[in-house]
Amino acid sequence: MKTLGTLLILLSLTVASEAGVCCEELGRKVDLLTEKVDALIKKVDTLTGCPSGWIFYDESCYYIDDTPTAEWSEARSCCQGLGGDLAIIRSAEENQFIFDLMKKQDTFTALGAWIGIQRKDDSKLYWIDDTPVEGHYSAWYSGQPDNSYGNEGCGHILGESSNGGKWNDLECLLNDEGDNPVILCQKPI
Ligand SMILES: [Ca+2]
Repeated sequence: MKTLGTLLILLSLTVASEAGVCCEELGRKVDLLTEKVDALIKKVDTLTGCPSGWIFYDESCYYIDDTPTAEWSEARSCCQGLGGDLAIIRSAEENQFIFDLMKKQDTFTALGAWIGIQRKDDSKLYWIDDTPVEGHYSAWYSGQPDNSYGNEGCGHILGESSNGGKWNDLECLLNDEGDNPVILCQKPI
């Protein structure tokens, strides 16, 4: 009996020891899962951080008011009235995201959408956060910006055409009401 008791004790110790190892591994797995769940919750919070109608992409919310708008400054005022501003495009990925978003709108014309580029008194183009366009990511259409007739002070991203997604400088006040750029707004999350 004594031997059996000893064996039982040894067996219990072995099981307990194995259970300990098992629980340690389980604990590590639970910790890992907890980390992943926390990251997912954070991601969901970020995703739902955009107001209704705005689309999340890389720490910003984007909104297109697909109303053809003749004047760049009117488009900008519209965005500012919504708590944002015209979009500043910093990468090919962001440009593609925006172009894909434009394609989903009811109004998708050749002139595309106004973006946050404006020519200043030094005749150079700047983003609306005052960073020069030159020296940063750009997606100008071939031969652009050309400041045609010295009268093209505002930027837009081309829409429904073979050059879609490329940028052009354009007059800040257009005459053709039918095909004017729509409004592309952005705001940080
Ligand atoms: Ca031009």
